[in-house]
Amino acid sequence: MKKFGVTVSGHIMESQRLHPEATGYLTGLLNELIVAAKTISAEVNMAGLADILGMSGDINVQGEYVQKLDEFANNTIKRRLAASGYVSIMASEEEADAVAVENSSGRYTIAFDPLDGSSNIDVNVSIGTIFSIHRATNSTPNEADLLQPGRRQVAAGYIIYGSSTMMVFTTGEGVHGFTLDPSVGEFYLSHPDIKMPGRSKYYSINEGNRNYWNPEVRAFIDYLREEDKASGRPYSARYIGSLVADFHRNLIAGGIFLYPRDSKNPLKPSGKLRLLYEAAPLAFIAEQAGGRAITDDGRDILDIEPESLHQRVPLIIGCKHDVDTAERFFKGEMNETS
Ligand code: P6P
Repeated sequence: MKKFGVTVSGHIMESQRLHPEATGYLTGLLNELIVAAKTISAEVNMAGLADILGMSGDINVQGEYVQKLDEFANNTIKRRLAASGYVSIMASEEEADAVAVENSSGRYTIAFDPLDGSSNIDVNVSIGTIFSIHRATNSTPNEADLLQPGRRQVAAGYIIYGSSTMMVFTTGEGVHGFTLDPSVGEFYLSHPDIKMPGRSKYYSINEGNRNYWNPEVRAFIDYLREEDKASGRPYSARYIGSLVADFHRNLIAGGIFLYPRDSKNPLKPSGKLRLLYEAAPLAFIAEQAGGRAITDDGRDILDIEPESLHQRVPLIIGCKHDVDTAERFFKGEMNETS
């Protein structure tokens, strides 16, 4: 029976009901994130009108100019979750160090990118919030609880602020998408049980970096661009330059996204994207939707043991068939002619 008007909170409560052992802490944590998402969405949608556009003048730990909306999104999430009592320690792209929550009964940790793709704010391109939730070993804040492999995630998701605001997340039982109705301030179930198509239509990579890629990456991209009707090639190129937007399109329509390591920036030998709050949460979502996520030397993203909060990794993520093919190129098992 098609359910009408299932709200995201109703969906989460139903999911909790199916787990008698559940304490309600994860439900509470997710509901705090939902309130933060609505708050950030309202601000992002007003950005063009308010004087919030432009730089705040600060520079973050990544050495990037912090846009005012970045700060707003970071503070909104950080303050709500710190006050919620559900979280013992947090990591944010906008915070150099972990944020411990003292005197918390927190049973979870969270790592988040408050507003990924923020360089696109002023040109009105979709941007997003990404989050990753793990169990804490106990309520005492412990940075090691943030450095768990992605396979142990309890929940992961993103909010995309685009033509509409959508929240997409998994708690390990499939991937579900909810669309915000701003007139009532509710997220309604719009994309139940999302599954990635078996094969991609699109490939997403910054071709401007081609001369800096490893040869195996070049060979794989050349393979995708060859004509072979039987395998649906050439794929179409789609690259927005906003990870959440590129990932969301590929999740829904079928695609493979690549941000491999490149020799362009010696300070970022492992690529540009971060493990804890970009690659790992999206990898969890991808696998739950039937896709896959690896590095450009064939390691599964979800099996990587993190070493630091802002650790970067190469990310190849999307339809399993295409990620498997990419892996064979990276391992030298294929070349353009095979
Ligand atoms: P490039 C945005 O700044 C971001 O972190 C991701 O959202 C996006 O996928 C990537 O960088 C784009 O990087 O080097 O292609 O501009």
